[in-house]
Amino acid sequence: MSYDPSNVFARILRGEIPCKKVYEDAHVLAFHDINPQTPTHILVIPKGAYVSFDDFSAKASAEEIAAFVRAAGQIARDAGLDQPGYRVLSNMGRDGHQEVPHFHLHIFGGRPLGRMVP
Ligand code: DGP
Repeated sequence: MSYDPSNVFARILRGEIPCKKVYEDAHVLAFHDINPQTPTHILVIPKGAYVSFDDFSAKASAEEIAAFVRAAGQIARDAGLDQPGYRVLSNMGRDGHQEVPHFHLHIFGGRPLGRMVP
């Protein structure tokens, strides 16, 4: 699947639509989900044009991957989620029910999340 630059997260990265930003650096942007599923629900996205986790894991540089993972952990800590805990998740492709075709990580927290059910 080729990258569609009209997707909503690409538009957020270009500043065409607003977001509630929580973090930004050279490689990463994070903001609150527009439809939060938990009291804290943050989306972490790379600034590079990657369609999905599959695309990012295959094509991103080691620097981009390291920056992304480091930032995600820091964002969760800064949100006060490391104690008592949180969940990270990335939906991938049709069966993963990915709606926005720009790779993103969900960070869910702020309440007990219960057992993970596929
Ligand atoms: P998914 O692709 O299914 O992993 O989830 C996409 C998420 O993106 C979904 O939880 C809602 C969120 N979302 C969609 N459009 C916007 C938007 O314009 N702004 C923000 N902040 N979140 C959005």
